[in-house]
Amino acid sequence: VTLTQTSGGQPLLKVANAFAESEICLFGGHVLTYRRHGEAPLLWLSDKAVLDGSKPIRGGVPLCWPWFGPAPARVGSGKSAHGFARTALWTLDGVSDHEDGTLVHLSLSDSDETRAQWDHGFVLELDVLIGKELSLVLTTRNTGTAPLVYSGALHTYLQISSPEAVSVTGLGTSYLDKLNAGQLTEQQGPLTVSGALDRIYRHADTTVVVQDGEQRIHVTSGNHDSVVVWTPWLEGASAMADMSDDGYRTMLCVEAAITDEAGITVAPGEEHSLSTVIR
Ligand code: TA6
Repeated sequence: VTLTQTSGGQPLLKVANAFAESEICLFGGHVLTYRRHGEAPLLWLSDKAVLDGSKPIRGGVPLCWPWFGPAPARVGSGKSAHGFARTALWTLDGVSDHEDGTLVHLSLSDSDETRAQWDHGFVLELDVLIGKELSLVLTTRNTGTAPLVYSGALHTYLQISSPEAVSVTGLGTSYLDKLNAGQLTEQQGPLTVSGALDRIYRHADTTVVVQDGEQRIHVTSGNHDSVVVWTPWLEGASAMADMSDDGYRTMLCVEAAITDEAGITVAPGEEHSLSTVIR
């Protein structure tokens, strides 16, 4: 384990063990890369990702928290999309070696800065296990005196060989189509990728399987209410300064998410964990 810096000067933890190697940036509490020895990278990281702390990082596993997408009415207007956890500087609390891998523990607590966006006392903890699989547990602890309501996502960018090679199973038979005013839409069979997608699957299996040619990626979610699948396709990619025009061809986001308007309520002193395991 070494602590170094990104090209943009942000603290970066590099982990290499018997199973895999991974890089975790303290800006955003952001897992940038993960690769099992002898295998292809599991996560996609944009070659134009901005790593200087001036904006969210494109790729890896951005932490959307304490809301998913545009700020909901309960939070108020003028707040950043996907919350502030992905643009905050996290604290590295510890790194420990275990039989099944290296456990990295990061945290983020409320401050004047976070209270300006969201007036709650909290400790947000991220446990990342770098082993033969990649596991992330994001725990929201309410340290205040009033209930807090949150939503969010582990916005995982998977590395794929090409959209044409991919089919995704386990998503269920309907989704909310964010590219069509959130309309509830039926789906028959596996998802194939031939254009922009921005979908919320409310009845997906716990484990969604991304078949990519010969390779099979499993994404297992925990304590979520939906699985989000997103790709910007060419139009979306060319509109993003931090993604190459052809970047969309090698990524697909499959996200363990809490997207329901009502969010998750955490009582004072209580906690709630959203998790994902990718293998
Ligand atoms: O998870 C899908 C989504 O919410 C899309 O609507 C799309 O905007 C994407 O996330 C990326 O958001 P970002 O703020 O990182 O550009």
